Amino acid sequence: MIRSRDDADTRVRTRRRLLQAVATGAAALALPGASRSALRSETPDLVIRLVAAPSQVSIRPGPPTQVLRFTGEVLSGRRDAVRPSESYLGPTLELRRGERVRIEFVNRTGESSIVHWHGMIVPARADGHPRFAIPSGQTFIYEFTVRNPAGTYLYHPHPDGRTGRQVYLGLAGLLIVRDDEERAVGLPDPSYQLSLVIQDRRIDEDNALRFSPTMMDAMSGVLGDTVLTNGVADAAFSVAPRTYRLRVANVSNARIYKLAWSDGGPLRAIASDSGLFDREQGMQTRPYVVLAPFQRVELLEDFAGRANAGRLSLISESFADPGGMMGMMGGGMMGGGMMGRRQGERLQIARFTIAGRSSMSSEPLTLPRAERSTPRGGRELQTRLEFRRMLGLLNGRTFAMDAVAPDEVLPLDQESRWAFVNETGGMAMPHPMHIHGVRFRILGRRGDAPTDLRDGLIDAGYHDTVLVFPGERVWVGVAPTEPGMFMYHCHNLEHEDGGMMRNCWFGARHAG
Ligand SMILES: [Cu+2]
Repeated sequence: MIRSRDDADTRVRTRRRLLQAVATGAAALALPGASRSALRSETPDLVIRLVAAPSQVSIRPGPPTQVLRFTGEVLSGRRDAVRPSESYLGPTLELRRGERVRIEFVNRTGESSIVHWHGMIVPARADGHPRFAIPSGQTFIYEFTVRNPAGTYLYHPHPDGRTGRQVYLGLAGLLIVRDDEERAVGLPDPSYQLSLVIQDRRIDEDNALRFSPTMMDAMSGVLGDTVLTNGVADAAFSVAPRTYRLRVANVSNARIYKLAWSDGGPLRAIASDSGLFDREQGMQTRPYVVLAPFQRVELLEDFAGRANAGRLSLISESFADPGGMMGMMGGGMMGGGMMGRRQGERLQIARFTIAGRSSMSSEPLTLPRAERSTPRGGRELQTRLEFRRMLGLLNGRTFAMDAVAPDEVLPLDQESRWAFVNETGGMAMPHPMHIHGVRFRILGRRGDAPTDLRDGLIDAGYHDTVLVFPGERVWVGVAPTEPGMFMYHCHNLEHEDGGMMRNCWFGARHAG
């Protein structure tokens, strides 16, 4: 296993040198340090430079915190495509459906990295697979046309074995797609839209973020004791008494949130990971919403109804740790000192102060028509999820840079049924399973979603990440449109870095 991995790395390095030689000779690519390019179109609508580098920010009062941070600028095209962030988070990239985009990723982190556009359907060479990771000092050029519908997506690093660390230290950002269809829905206009990026961290007394997972962290994933929303502790927002569109993204390494309003009111969801629900599905109202790492939900919240109280909080309610054994260790062995580091702890996410005059709430909502479904007739796949000690396994196999097994190949333009089975072997843990390069439907679940979480699951709409509880089997419908090598993995970042990640291949698989 180790041997073949070394061989694979050598092959990638050789290919990289070859491509570097080609790139050096190409006049069109006059970029210092440019290494590799994804498919290059001649005239992109938008050219963005995204730089990842060490930086210092203020997370809470006291000394500044050392982070890794994305910064961005528009080199040509719409100036409003990059909205700087005030925290360590990367700028929010705001793209339009149909736009041809070039993104120059400049790695100045001091270590190998590559960026993945989470949830986006892009060509394989623009997907940020770890085989494209570049050393610090180099630039990787992505080119793609925005195919996704309007929605809330993400970007983050994806180097093999170091994703958890790089995200933890600050490398992540929102990627928002807008389109004409959402404009017809009757949603609150952009000044009444808020994004909430939720993360948890351990912040030392000197305000330092240190990523040093213990053995237990490596199993359960790294959990923090402090919630940072949009990069700050104890986040507070001032809102008007009217309807808002809230985009909520869980960008935590391993923490699952049970989102609820402090006044017990329901949450009204209009979108999941990958775009608005359709007219038949309608708005999804839940007493609480379960959000696993890197899942998103969009809510339509009427603060007018809460104006009397004047304040409201978004919280994460307590729940029993679905990784039963981890819960026992966290609660039993570690005792009270570990409060806030146990999956299922009650946490404060954001405070809202409602002020100002009540104004007209938004017009009635007209959700889009259902998308044309892809014909079925693809393959039937099944993947067993296991995590044993420090090693993640998918059908008994761990990650290898170039490997694709026969049960990891899906045809293009037909819907395959793919079952994720969290029923056997290993330790009982929930696994948020993510597939690159596609939007999938959740076709069904069988088994044991915990009773204190199952009413908060939203299976309507399109997704790119689905939470599979211990004892559960979840079927998704996947219809890839981009050919080539992509990946699927657990999005608990410590599980991913622990090898719970594999390549998948869309389209005809060539030998070798
Ligand atoms: Cu996992």
